[in-house]
Amino acid sequence: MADDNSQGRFEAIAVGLLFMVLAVAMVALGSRDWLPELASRHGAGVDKMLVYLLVTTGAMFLVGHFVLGFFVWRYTRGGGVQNRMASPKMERNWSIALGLLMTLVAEGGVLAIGMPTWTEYFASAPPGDALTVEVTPEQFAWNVRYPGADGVFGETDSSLIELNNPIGVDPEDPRGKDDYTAINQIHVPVGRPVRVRLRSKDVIHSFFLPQFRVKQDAVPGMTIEVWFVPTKTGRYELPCTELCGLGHYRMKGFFNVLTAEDFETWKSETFAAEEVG
Ligand SMILES: [Cu+2]
Repeated sequence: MADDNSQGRFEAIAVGLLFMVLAVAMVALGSRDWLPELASRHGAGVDKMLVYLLVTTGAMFLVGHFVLGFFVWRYTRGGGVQNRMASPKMERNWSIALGLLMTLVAEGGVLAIGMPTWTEYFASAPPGDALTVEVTPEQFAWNVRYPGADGVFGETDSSLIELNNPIGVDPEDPRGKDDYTAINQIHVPVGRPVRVRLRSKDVIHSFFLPQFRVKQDAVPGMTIEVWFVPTKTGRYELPCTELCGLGHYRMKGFFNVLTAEDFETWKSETFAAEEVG
């Protein structure tokens, strides 16, 4: 009987260790490219916080399981289960101490690493030279609007919405005459702050630019602004990350980051074409 017991214990420990080694190996291999390439200035702060949280919670997970394994091994030795109750005082003190330690590590890290990034991008106004783009998602497309040469958006009215006026731009408003609109395509120059003015035509959608570490819900009735600085040129996908309806899967736009010269060329060609039309 004793042989069966030690055999069982050996197998349990072997399986436990195997799973831990597998978990660590998967994380170590996967961590090489689990984040998409970084293409915005504030993204480095977001990544730093993510890595910090993964490393600290991973360490807590490993330590916790080794301790658990140790107790299982220690108190099942010699066959039958041997219980030894800790004193209530000891149990309380350990709970408080470990709870405090974990809170300090997790919250302290988020505050120290995350708050500066959060403050810069969500609690401060974008720089004066920021390019403003209005994005109004709908089921299932991204309506994009630029304020044109005057820098001011024309009024919109939902009663004016029709097939070729998807967000209801008021044709009577002179400020809207030069507004340029597009569907599923955003163009911006590299290195210049972009202020995205998010609205929603129907349900809640979520504006997600993974390479820029930008994610913001668009909520009907609200205008929510996010700003960031693209640091790499390229064509990036803009998926909707809110399960917003049956066609959600095909709601895909593109965020095109051009060089300053290419952006000026694009602007003069497309804005001009819009005015003629
Ligand atoms: Cu959507």
